[in-house]
Amino acid sequence: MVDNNTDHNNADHNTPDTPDNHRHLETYVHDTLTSLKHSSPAQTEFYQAAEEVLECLRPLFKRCPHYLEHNIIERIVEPERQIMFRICWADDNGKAQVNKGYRVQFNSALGPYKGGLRFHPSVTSGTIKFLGFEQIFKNALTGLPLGGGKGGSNFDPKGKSDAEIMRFCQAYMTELYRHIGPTQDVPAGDIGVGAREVGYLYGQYKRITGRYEGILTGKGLEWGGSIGRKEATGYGAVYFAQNMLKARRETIEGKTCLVSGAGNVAIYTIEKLLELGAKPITCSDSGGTLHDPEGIDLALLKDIKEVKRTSLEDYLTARPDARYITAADYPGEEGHAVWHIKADIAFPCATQNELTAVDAEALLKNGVDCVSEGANMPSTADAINRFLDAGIAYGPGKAANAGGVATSQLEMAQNNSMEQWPLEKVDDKLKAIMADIHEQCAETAAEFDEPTNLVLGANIAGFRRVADAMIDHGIV
Ligand code: NDP
Ligand code: 2IT
Repeated sequence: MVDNNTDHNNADHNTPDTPDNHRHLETYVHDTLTSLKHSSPAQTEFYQAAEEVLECLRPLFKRCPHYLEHNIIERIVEPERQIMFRICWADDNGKAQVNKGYRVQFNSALGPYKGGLRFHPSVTSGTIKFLGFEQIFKNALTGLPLGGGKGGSNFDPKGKSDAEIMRFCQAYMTELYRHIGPTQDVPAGDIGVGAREVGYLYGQYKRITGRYEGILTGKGLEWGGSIGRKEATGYGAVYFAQNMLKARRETIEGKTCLVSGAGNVAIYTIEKLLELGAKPITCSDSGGTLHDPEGIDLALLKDIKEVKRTSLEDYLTARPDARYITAADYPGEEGHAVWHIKADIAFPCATQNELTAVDAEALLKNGVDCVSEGANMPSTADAINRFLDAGIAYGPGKAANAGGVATSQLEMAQNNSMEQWPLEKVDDKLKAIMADIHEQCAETAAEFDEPTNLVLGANIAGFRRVADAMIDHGIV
């Protein structure tokens, strides 16, 4: 339930809807973005994330101008702390390699900083800032005591030996350990950081500090991990889609689904879809899109991506009737092949801006009327506008993929009480959290007279919770 009765939303604060106030709000959002671009140059992904949130908050500010009086916007777009460091490690030839390391501790109003680590060559400080900014509102939507943070490196895990991955992770933690703690900052996985990397990071933290404590989530099940965390983001994205469909009195059974990505989130999205009787027919990696009209063979996919760690193209050896569509098969075409295949539901689960306006139009034309984002900011602003204009069920990443971080908090709770919960308990909680996030988004969207706009609902509901806590804490 959304609580509209707090002091913070007191109707006394309401501003009359005069042309002057309207103009003030227009320039306010515009000026804030301009000043952000000036003070934090060359962070385009961060501006994109900030612009979406600020645009959605306009109607809230109109009703509750006290958020502006408290300068919450200027405070929330500025990370509380940003740590940038050098990571030196030795490759298998004994040669010194250098990478950049980051941890952005964005906002701690609701709890310890929480958010994953991304190891990918495309990572810059702007990438980590956009991810950390999104994480603030996502974590708020879970209703759990979680602040927002993110970290990572421009390290490329591809083609590295296990020993190189280990040495890199050890070097990364040798700086990070001094900034994290079970009630301070608790990182987890993201692109390029899975169970193997979390293991090496944890081992180095323990070696340096001598402490066995919950400073990371996504840990192995024998050493503090939560059952169900590995599956949680993908399962949660499917539960979110189920909630959107339920609002239209539909079920997911029998629906044909497009999934992008072939990593942690994509694999467990596909697993849950198969379990529920839906038919996932695609997945993708950085080399291309796999299309198996008979439905993805999950065991084969897991063997290729979780065990052998090779290209999706290897799928064709066992399933010659499937297709692997690469850029070469798609000459001169705009957009991404995965979104140009006929289906009912789409689950973008790879990376940011992987779904453009051209892709959105293809999806709509082919009959897709439900999109649930497993990835962070996978749709461009133009693509989102196409979905909203078409009035389809569109679940933005900060709502639809919150199941991962929510289950990370369940892992923290288990670590603090030295318990390990069974799968049913974790999964029941995950389902309840996803249903609650959907309800918050839908009710908030309705409260602001845009009942189908879950982007507006997610941003306002998440922001309100953080901003109210910030006001309670005073100017700090
Ligand atoms: P993984 O590293 O496990 O998998 C990422 C997948 O996406 C891989 O198949 C990868 O292909 C593909 N990919 C990554 N970058 C690109 C790119 N630039 N172009 C094309 N394909 C790309 O990561 P996750 O599954 O954990 O994360 C996927 C998304 O979900 C990210 O947006 C992440 O932020 C988000 N997310 C993750 C959560 C989690 O718990 N792990 C929680 C919430 C959101 P290849 O292997 O060829 O590089
Ligand atoms: O984007 C995300 O929410 C994650 N990568 C998971 C974060 C977490 O702390 O589990």
